[in-house]
Order: sequence, then structure tokens, then C-alpha cells
Amino acid sequence: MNDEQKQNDPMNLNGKKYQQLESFRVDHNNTKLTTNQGVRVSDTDDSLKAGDRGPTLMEDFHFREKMTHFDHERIPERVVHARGFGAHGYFQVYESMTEFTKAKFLQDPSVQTPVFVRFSTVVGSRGSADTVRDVRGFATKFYTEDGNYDLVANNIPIFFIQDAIKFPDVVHAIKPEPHNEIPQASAAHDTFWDFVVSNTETAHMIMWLLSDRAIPRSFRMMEGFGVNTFRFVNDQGKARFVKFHWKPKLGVHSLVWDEAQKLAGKDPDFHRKDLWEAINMGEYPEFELGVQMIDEEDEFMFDFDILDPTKFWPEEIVPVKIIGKMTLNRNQDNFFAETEQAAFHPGHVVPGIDFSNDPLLQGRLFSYTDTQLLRLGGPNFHEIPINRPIAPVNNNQRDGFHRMTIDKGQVSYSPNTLRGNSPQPASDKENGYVHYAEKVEGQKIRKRSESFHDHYRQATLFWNSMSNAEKRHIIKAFHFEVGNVKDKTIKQQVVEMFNNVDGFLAAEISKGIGVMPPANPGGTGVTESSPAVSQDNTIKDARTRKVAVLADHGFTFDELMQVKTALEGAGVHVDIISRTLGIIASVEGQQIEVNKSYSISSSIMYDALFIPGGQQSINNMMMHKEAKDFINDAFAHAKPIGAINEGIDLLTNAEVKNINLALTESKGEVTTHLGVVTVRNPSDFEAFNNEFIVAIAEHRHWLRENQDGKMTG
Ligand code: HDE
Repeated sequence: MNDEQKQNDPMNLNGKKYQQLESFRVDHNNTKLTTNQGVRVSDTDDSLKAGDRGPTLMEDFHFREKMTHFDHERIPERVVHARGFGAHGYFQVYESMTEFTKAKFLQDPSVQTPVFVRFSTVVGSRGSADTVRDVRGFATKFYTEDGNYDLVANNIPIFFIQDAIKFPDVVHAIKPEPHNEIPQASAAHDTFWDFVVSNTETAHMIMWLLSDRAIPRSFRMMEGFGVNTFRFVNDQGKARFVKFHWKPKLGVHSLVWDEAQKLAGKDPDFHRKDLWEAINMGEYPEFELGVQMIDEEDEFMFDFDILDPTKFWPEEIVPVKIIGKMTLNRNQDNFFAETEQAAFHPGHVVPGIDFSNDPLLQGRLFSYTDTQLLRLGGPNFHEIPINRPIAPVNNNQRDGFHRMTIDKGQVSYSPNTLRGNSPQPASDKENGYVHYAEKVEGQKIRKRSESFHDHYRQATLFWNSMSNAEKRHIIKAFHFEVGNVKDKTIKQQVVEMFNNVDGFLAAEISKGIGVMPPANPGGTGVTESSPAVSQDNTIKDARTRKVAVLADHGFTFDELMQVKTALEGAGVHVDIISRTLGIIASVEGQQIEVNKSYSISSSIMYDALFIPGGQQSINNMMMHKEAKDFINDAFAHAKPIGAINEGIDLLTNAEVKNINLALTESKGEVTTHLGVVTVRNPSDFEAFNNEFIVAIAEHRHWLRENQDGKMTG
């Protein structure tokens, strides 16, 4: 069965959801224009007037309806995670998880469970940019045969605060300041850092937020984390604590800050476009689902509280068991109907998945429905196509705004005799949801557990786990974020607060923000690290990367084509970039089409750069600042660069002069230095292509950055 047949197979859950959505999809091809009442419209360009220069008439029902509908097109944006982008796909478990959970969608490896995923930023408005420094949301709705299960995750495994009651405070602090609505989609302002220094539980999350994790290269290259601690419960009623992970098959990769800022202006849709295009090209993003499990008996075995959402469970201590894979293989048809109207909820669980007493999770369980009631205009948003379960829905809930179901019969209460007490509660055996019978006792008290009081040890653990380049990026991020704070006392307090994490870090922060270093170097004394959290140790894969090829009239055809073919063979995309759109001709006269001109492209939109030789082509490019900008940006952003013959001279002519290009003078020898791959007079291109592809897979070549964060050869 091919993918399409599978999707249409009614026994297949994946196909079932698609079919369900199909009945709501309308393409409007070859139709006549009508009103919402189905009345055909004869003219939609002129309102009904008393004379062709006269006033518009109230009785113009088509005008009134068209305008009223338009006036009401917008709904409130999400109070957080307003900017998002969704895609459809399916999930398949690798092997039965019956030992750990009775969740049906985790039992049978042959079942494809349909999913809808919405990726998002947290702070910015709906129209803000994709590449801002922020946490990314990663919410997945599984349409399981037992009802909908939502895994409402982020790309960072911990959170700012320990108790949900502080959520309105942290969000007010990080959103634009209320008196002037500045700045948009940014944490680099006084109120946020005032909140940080006043709430030391944020320390660990700040380390992640200022790391490369918060400027992902692509939604396809991010991890997802359920953050909160949940429970798996099996059919014997045995429970285990569980944390959920999504692991991208393409590895975890990031932009650099300068690039992210420039992209926010040049291509604010960078991430959504990347996802949309990848799916359209059949490069379906894949994420493996992993779980960390802790037995109930081991709850207190760790030097952190496993219910504290400002702590992660280091993978080296609690391994991640990979249990299945999600494939995103279908773009939405309509952004509003699908992405915008999707409603996720951490409380949407199915039998086999239960909650813990994590105080952040407990509060989340209230918030999501509450906010959706307002955003989606009433209590019936579960009937919106994207939110409908494929499992049957039967209950006595009735009426309310926008009710779609026509509930038949006179009975709408329970228990009843008139309809044989239907719908009847289902027993445990019939897979009725029975909450895990955790024993709880305690005094009613507004208090934080002592076990939540350490705010720094894991922040140090995270810092210790970073590579030198990652550490440099964190320090530079502090310089930007706190450098933008106007209140000097807050800046000084930031240094004091992060001195509790690491003395060197605090001293380095102080250097860039104009305040005193800490009097005495501090720290927690934690020396361990967790290699799994460093992006240095992630999957390195060239597939789906994008390479810009700079060329002009008079390029060497063979050099361009051989490299292009090899790159495409490795799943890498190639765009020919030149001064203008149209055709360019090689030295020998062969013609190729330019994909992008300098005015509609930029180095920041690509992962790597290639410059084939050809004296005339290079001479032409030397006259153009845009070609040099491409090279200098690509070099500064630590991107792989490939050049052949005269192409190397263009590198030297730009600012890549420190690099030891002399090495490349030796005939036919490929040289790779700091991610710059060059060769002169190659006898064949294979060695060059291979090294260039390895350099692309590496993603970035951080050794180019010296200790000051400047570029060096
Ligand atoms: Fe959310 N969060 N959140 N959150 N969250 C919302 O629900 C909330 C938290 C997350 O694509 C809201 O429908 C509270 C952690 C995602 O539609 C709101 C707390 C994590 C999305 C809400 C948290 C998340 C939301 C806003 C406790 C990672 C976007 C709109 C402090 C596990 C879902 C909405 C989508 C959205 C409340 C913390 C993830 C206001 C009270 C931790 C991915 O209900």
C-alpha cells in the first residue's frame, strides 16, 4: 500500500482523520458566487445604490453580509504562543508499550495514529517574526481511537517558574511593557529582567533561553519536551512517573544571533516557510518519541525533586527510551481553520496517561480550556473540525454558542431511564478513564516544598555541559539581553544572581554590560555535566540543507554542475544566485537559469555557500558588493563555504583573507580549513564534493570564532 492508499484506508486511523477533515474541505472550483444563504450573487463589485452616483441602500443584503463577515474575521490571538504554524502527520509506536501503559495508541506498531502539530513562539504577537530569541512551543494532538491525547510541549525541557500561579506574572514581565508596548517579541527589557532577579527559580530556564536552543535553525531541527512530569499507568494499574521527549531525526541545530536578527527583518516567515516547503517537497520531518520513566518507589532517589518543573532528568541518569516516530507529511489547507482554531490542552489525556502533582502542571490543567472558551467563542470548540476526535463523542452536554451537533431525543441528563441510561459510564475494563488512585494527604497551605528550594545546581550542570562555542554564545546573549536593560541596579543584580551559577560566567556577563564583576567568584560546586544537552553532540546530517551557489556570466560549467549534482544526490538543495533573475551563460556557452537574484536573497537564507570558478564570472562578482556580503555573512555565521579555482580568489577578495588559502595552491589537493573547502585544478570532483558535504552536515564551524566572538582564520 502506498502512502496515499494508506491514508484512504478506512481501517487506518490516519486515513480516518483525513477523511473526517475531507468532509469539511471545500475547494470552490467551478462554482457560482453565493451568499451564506446559498443565494446566487449577480455582482460583488458594486454596492446597490440609488442611482449610479447615489447613496448605498440598506437593503443590499449581499453588501451587508459581506462586510459584516469581514468585520468579524479576527478572533483574539492566543495570550501566549500567538504565532504558530501547523502540519498534519501520523505517529507509529515501534513496539508495544503494554508493560508500561495501556494507552491504545502505544500498543500496536501497525497502527498509524493521525496527529496535528502546531509549532509556535511564545512571546510575540501573531504577526511577529519567526526567528526571535524565545522558547518554541511544540504541541501535538494525537487523534487516537480512545479519544484525543495532546502532548503540549516546548523545545526547552524546563520552565521559568515552579508554580502556575506565577504564570500571569512572568508573562506580563516578558511581554512588551504596558505603557508603550515596546519591545515586541523580546525578553531584552527591564520588566523581564526585574522579574528574573526577583525570582531566582528562573535561573536555570534563563540559561537555556540564552543558549542556542532559543534560536532554532528550523522547527524540523528542534527537540520537544513535555516539561511536566506525567504518569504512565498499565492495565494492572501500576504507575510510573514519565517525561516525554521528541527527538528530531535531523538533529538539533540553531541559527546564530546576528543571523536570527537579520532574518527577522528579511524573512519573518523563515520557519513556517521552511516547514511548509519541506513537506511540499516530500522531505517529511520526522521526530522520534522518547520517554524517561521513574518507578513510583524511586520518587525520592534523586538530588532534585522530580515534580519540580525547573529541573530536567539528565539522560545520563534516567535514559530516554525511544518508543516511536512521528512523520509530518501533509500541509494544512487553511491556516485559520486548522492552525489558528486548534485547541491543545495538557489535560487532554487518554486511559494509560495520568498526571503528577507537579504544581505547574496542576495549574495548566485549569488554564487551557479557560482561555480557549474566550478565544474560540464558546464551549463547543471541540466540534471545530481540527479539534474533533475520531473517537465517538457521546454525552449530555448541550447547546451553547456555535453548536454543530443536532442531538436527537428528549433526554439530556444522567442517570436516565427514558433512554436506558445511555450514554452510560464505561468501566475500567471497557476503557473508561479511571484516575490513578494516588494517596494524598496534607494541610491546606500556600507553600513551596523545601525540595524545590535549590535554584542553581542544575543551572551549573547545564553551563558545565556546554561546549566552548555554546558558552560564548550564552555570554553574548547576556550582553545583548541585559545590555538592553536601562536600570543599572537590575543589571548588577543579574551579575550577582548568575554568580550563584558560575563565577566565570558572572564575571564575563559583567564585562559586557557596564557593571561591576562579582566581589568573589561564586558557583554551586557542581562539577558534573550532561553531554546530552549540548548541541555539539547532536545528529549531523546534510539532508535538506540549502546551498547558495554564486555565479555570473562566464562561470565554469563543469565545476558548477558536478558539485550541484553531488549535493542534490546527498539531499541538499541548491539555488543559483546572481545579479539578476534570468539566464547566465558559462565560459563554454551553456546556459543555466538563476533561481534567486541578490535583491531577493541573502546569505542568511542558506546553510552554506559554493563558488565555482570561471575568470569572467569571478571578475563580475568582484564588482558587486552583494557577492562579497554573501561571503562575509556566511563566513561570520560560521557556515560551510566551498570554492573551486578562481572561486577561491573571490574569497580572498572578500574578507576571508586570514584563512590559509595558500594550502589550496597545491594541485588537485582538497583543503578543508575551519569549514572552508577549497581546491585548485582538481583531477576529479569527488574528494571535494565529499568534504563539502561533510562540512555542510557539521552545520557550523565554530572554531572560526575566537574568544572575543570575532571571526578569525
Ligand atoms: Fe502553556 N499555555 N502554560 N505551557 N502552552 C497556552 O493555551 C499555561 C507551559 C504551551 O499551539 C495557552 O490555548 C500555564 C509549559 C504550548 O495552541 C494558555 C502554564 C509548556 C502552547 C497556557 C503554562 C507550555 C501553550 C495560551 C503554567 C511546555 C501553545 C493559548 C505556568 C510543556 C499551544 C492556549 C498551541 C499555550 C497556559 C506553561 C506549552 C494561556 C498556566 C510548561 C506549546 O492556556
